[in-house]
Amino acid sequence: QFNGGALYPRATETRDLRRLDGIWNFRRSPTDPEYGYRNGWYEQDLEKTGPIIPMPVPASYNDIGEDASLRDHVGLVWYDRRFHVPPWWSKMEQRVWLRFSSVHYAAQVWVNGKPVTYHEIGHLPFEVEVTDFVNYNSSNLLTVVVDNTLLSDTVPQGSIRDIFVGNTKIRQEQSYTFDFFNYAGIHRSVFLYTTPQAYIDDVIVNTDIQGLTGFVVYNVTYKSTISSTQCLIQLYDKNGTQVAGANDCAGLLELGNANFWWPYLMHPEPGYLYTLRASLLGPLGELIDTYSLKVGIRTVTWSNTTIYLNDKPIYLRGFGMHEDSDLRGKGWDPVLWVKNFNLIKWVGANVFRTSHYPYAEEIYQLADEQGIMIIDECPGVDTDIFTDALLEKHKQSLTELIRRDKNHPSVIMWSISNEPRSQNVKANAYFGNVVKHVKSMDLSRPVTIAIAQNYLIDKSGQHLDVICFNRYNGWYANTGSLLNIAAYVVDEATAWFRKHNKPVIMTEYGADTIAGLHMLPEYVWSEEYQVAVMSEHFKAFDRLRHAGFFSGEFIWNFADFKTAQTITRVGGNKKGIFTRARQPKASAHHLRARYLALAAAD
Ligand code: BDP
Repeated sequence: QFNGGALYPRATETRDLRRLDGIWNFRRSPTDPEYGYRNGWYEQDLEKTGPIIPMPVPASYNDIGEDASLRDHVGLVWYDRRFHVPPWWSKMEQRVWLRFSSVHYAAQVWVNGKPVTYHEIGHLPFEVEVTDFVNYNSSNLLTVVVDNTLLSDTVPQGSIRDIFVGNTKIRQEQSYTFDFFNYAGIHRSVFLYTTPQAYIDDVIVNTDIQGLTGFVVYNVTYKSTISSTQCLIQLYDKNGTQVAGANDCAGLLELGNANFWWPYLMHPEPGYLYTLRASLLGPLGELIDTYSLKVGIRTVTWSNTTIYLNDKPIYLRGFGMHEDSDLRGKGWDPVLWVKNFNLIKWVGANVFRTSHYPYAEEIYQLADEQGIMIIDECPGVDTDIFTDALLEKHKQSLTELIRRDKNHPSVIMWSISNEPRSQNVKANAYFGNVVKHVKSMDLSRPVTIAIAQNYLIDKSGQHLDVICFNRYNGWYANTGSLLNIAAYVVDEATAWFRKHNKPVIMTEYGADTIAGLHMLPEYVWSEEYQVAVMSEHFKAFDRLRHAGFFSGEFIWNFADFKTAQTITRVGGNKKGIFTRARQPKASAHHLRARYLALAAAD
């Protein structure tokens, strides 16, 4: 079902790995997209084709220079670098693979001038075997062309306008309806890694619990031409003690007195992970390939009012976030994300939504370890113009998302879109189709959409397991007024529940705030106003919690982030409770007091 596995690359006794991160060569294509192709930029070092600039990988390219035309570039950019492949990989008859963890939006890749792969949709990994393309005794040229163009059938969607002077087209302008900046480039690590000839392609894990017993249902798939290969499965606890094992490639491990995976602040030892080691053995029991994966034993279930984790009702306290920071844009940055997790825990949150696209895999690994839950969102944002071509690509983004993230205990829900134009009659069949597709791959997690349309006209809710809604009372609606916010929120959440009889979550609310701007009485953009808007929402949430169907609150946003330039944004979206530099506004302290009190009452 998953078009090949997407196992995170790891070095093991049978696999080697090198990162190709660092400083690459970079050149923008002229407006004519064919120019680089015609001049053979893919088959020679870019520096021989003309002026290049150094470009860090991983990072967005937009904020690296001082030139607005690089920041706002639309169309193709070229990257290249040289790399060596250790000759011993060849002697050991290893397969050599190249893996891009994310290139936004589309990428074409050449090795030594030969095309090896193409991938569309940012934020998702792709890999290709390059064994037959690499040299072992001389250096190799790796070339990537990246296209950031968003159109009506890309996920997410956008549109392009040609700008002319007289009859000459001088440039293109990209527009899109979502507000976060369309950062582009090689956003995450590039790996060169090996597997043996016969190798483990994927490991699929599901877990269940019954009383104190945990169950791990696993399926190891592999590619092998060797007859009579077998699997060896070993499950280790945190101390490295083997606690279960099996000799079948698919089966069930039973674990009495198991340590379950619990969310942060719900248990003294949150995020408990076992290690599942899957090995492929030859006919004589010799080790052919081995791969280890972290496994958290937990269940997610839901009723018409409640979401349960390990059979306990959970109330979600969290954030909408972005992968976004100064200079790096959407580039994966371990410093930023370890800090983000420290702040998430400092505030007492237990969840975030990967608004509005899949985040780097390392982020889910951190969440698994620390017991932070995730609503995992695909890149469908502001979904509009519901064509068949878009539907196919939307489904593809979910195929790739689930193929990548299916084993993470932290992932408790799939979000298939943010704020689609779900009042459109076509939205009904479209989302019915997308949900069916998700259910054909994973039945173990609820499916949701963060809906912004009014409940009376929305046509997506009936397909979902959980209703999430976004609403900006006191900001986009009734700007500057705190009056009746609590009543509006209670009424809207209740109306969603009455219409669909499903658990309801508020996935966005908030107010833009300039850190350091103080105004009393509270006034839009001031720290006082943000705190006051939150307090009104808290009143609503407390009332709703007693109503029995309300399952969570997510403030928008964790931190300030960059947007396209508009007159409604001062240096970006400022709804963060932290600044872009991750310093707290008054709202962070206010939210912390609430989330810690909620956690204590849980
Ligand atoms: C919501 C969007 C979110 C925006 C937010 C805002 O879902 O991506 O950042 O509005 O305008 O509608 O702050």
